[in-house]
Amino acid sequence: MVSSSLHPMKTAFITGITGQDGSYLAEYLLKQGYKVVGMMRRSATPSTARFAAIEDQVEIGHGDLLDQSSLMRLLDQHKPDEIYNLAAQSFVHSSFHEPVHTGSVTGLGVIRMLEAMRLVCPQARFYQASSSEMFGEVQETPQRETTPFHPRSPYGVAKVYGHWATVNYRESYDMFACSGILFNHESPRRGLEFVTRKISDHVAAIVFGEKDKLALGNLDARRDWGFAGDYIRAMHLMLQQDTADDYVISTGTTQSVREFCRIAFERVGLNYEDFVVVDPRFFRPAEVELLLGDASKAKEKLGWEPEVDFQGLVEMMVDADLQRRLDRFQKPQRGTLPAGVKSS
Ligand code: NAP
Ligand code: G4F
Repeated sequence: MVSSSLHPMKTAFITGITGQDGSYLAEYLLKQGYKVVGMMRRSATPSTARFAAIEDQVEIGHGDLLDQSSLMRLLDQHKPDEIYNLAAQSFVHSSFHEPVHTGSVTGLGVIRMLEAMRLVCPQARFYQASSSEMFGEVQETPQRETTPFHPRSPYGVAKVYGHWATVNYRESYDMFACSGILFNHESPRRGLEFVTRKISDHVAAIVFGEKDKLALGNLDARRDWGFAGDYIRAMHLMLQQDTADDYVISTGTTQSVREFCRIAFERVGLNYEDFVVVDPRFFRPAEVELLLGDASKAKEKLGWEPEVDFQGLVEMMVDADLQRRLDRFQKPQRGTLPAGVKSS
């Protein structure tokens, strides 16, 4: 493992290393000279695909947010300087079908992690992956750190619990515990069930003749979408400050699902209206119609700025899904490939 002078071999412990954010954060911290320990739960088919490129540089510890003893054992073994709690049942739609499981992992899991840290390594610094879903039925626009919460799903409710647990441990035990209230952030590594990746993957599947239609739910929902690679820098910055605090991380722009479709299909010279159909199966019992964040505090205090804009994000995701197919020697059947997407 290579150490750099930036951070003389600090140890970072990441839960959720197999997920989108965990993989980007692990790469970033390795570049900063950290020793990275990632927590994975036991699985019959371990999902290391997202961090395959750095797998040999990351130490894996097996544990589960549902199992208090595994968290205490891993913290005791690795004595981390920084803990990034990114693990969660993170899909809002599923949280309506698995509300109790979501509460146990995404809500109670946070206090299990905080309690493990309090008992084993209370001097460590803690980052909690809070979410703009906590604003739900928004009480003001744009949403900032002081905006009251009104969650609209079991996932949102669980995240509110995790957020307040983090604040509570900071206030009760003087622990360095930060909550990052992150708005939606996406990338080519986003899970296929989330709407952005579902769209980019379907655009590529349509170009390569695998699919003819894209069935979606609420096309008018609006989100403040940014790039995951930008947002993980903010997580790290929060833990480098003199005092622990909570920060909204967002782009300050909002677009609809429809607009995402329009740009994604335009990227390959197609019209989304010829392919997108509305399917009630993808509607939710309660919807979050609009999210728009105000990240002024993070910009001022952390010096954080996003680098990828909405159009750049959509094009990056579509290009990556096209490229994946070209790399498997598939042949396009319709539309036009963007200039940068080529057979290798
Ligand atoms: P993701 O891709 O869904 O990754 C979730 C991670 O949690 C996976 O590594 C998963 O492991 C792990 N996990 C699930 N249940 C677990 C358990 N019981 N014990 C241990 N690990 C478990 O999520 P993401 O997009 O990277 O998001 C990271 C965090 O930020 C999540 O907490 C999410 O709720 C929050 N967040 C995300 C966004 C966003 O837009 N991406 C915005 C705000 C907040 P497996 O691979 O084993 O399933
Ligand atoms: O991509 P989504 O599933 O993300 P959602 O619900 O906003 O949650 C994501 O962002 C949160 C931050 O605000 C995170 F905390 C959370 O972990 C997750 O990463 O849905 C976005 C919007 C919703 O309004 C949904 O109703 O897209 C709408 N939508 C329309 N059709 C669809 C679909 N969503 C999905 N997943 N699939 C559809 O077919």
